[in-house]
Amino acid sequence: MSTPKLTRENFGRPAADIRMVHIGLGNFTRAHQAWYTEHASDASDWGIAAFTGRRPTMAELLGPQDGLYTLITKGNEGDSFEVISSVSVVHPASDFAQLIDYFASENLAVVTSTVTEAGYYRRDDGSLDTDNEDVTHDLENLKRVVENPDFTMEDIRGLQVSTAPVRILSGLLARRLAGAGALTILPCDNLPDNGAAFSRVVKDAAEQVDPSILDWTSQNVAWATCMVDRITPATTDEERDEVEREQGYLDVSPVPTEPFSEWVISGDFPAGRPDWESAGAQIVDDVEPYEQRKLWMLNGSHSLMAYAGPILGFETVSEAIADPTVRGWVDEWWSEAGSGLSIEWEDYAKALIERFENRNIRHLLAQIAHDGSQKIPVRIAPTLLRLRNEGEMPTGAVRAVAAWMLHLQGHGAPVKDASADRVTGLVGKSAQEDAAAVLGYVAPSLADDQELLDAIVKASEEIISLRGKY
Ligand code: CS2
Repeated sequence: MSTPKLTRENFGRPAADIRMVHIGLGNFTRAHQAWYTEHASDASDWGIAAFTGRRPTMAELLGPQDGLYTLITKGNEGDSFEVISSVSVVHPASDFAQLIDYFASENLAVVTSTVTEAGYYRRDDGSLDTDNEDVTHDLENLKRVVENPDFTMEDIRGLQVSTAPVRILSGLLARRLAGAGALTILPCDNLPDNGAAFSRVVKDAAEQVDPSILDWTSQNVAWATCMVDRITPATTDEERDEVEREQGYLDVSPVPTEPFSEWVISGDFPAGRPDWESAGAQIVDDVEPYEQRKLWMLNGSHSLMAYAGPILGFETVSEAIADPTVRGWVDEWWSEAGSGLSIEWEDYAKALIERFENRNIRHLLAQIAHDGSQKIPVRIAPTLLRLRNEGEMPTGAVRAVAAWMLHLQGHGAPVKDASADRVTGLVGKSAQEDAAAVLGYVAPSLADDQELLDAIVKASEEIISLRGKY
């Protein structure tokens, strides 16, 4: 008998009716928001329609599996498997008419998104980057439709819009047209105050296209904010084989993840939401302290390791953190970042060490190194600025900036960045000039701080002196 395929005929729960849309389906969402929805007490009332990012791969993989996939939770002690049923359907991003139809439906209550830091198309000041070609193209197309006072749903459905801010705006225009009522937008990217960050770029897009929607959005759109956390690497062939061996069915796209998971949310949900608390999510008034702790401590040390680790010869987080030198760098960074937090961080740091040491998770440093242009300013700069302005020399933060500079200069993992041209253009001159340009990008107000520049150059020399240590 041949191995059965993972479909709803034989596995999982029946697909629930769509009440949520997710934009940017990747492994992280499948291990996080979809997992919380799966474990909510009212899971059978909340189906997710997920849209892929630009590449349609996830729709091609999960379509034949009716949206089902296996979550492999990889603890130090071994793996456990669970079929997740909360994603009712997966659409490629190009299925724009379908996205519009969901927005126009009263059933839609919550829109979540993971579009990466770069997917907000923000300028350094947080505004929508209207010089970006893709943004301009989308804005022009949508404007052309909306300029006709009698535009119809069909006109919006006929568009192809690729950037997340304009996709959301198009959805909201359709929702107003349909009179489908209020909803919540809940971005789930690693950005401080992600709700405000996303609403800003969508509002900027609205200003360009049809400012009259802003009145409607202020009445009908609740922007929620959240801190998301679960370390979720890319899927390997080995994991596909493992599911077949251990579970006895074929899953073309299982998701490996760690046992730990955290979701802290604040915001209003006028059209309702799944009972995520019953799955362990926390609903709070103010996400900021949790967000800062996670972004600075977890993500900040990830970035430090991602740029410095490969230069020393490490490939994964668990290899890097096992090295006493790297561990010392991470500890130093944590005490600097922790000193700026208003909530407990020492126990959090201890728990992080255990998470990083999990050898069963192969989290590639090269993957974390992507898009440093978007990550370093939010993960490292706040601590660098705060301590430097207090007259300290924060060597942990300095080392992270130095490691990123080395990465841009061609050391360690290859540069893969949405702003690659801009940031690789910062380096390539003398050590001092490179440091000044990189610091000018990360923390412009410190760009003339000579003592700091000397410290960055010195830290980069120290890291390079350990090149290929392993
Ligand atoms: C990582 C994050 O790739 C990265 O930048 O720092 O994806 C990290 O693994 C998650 O935020 C953990 O919740």
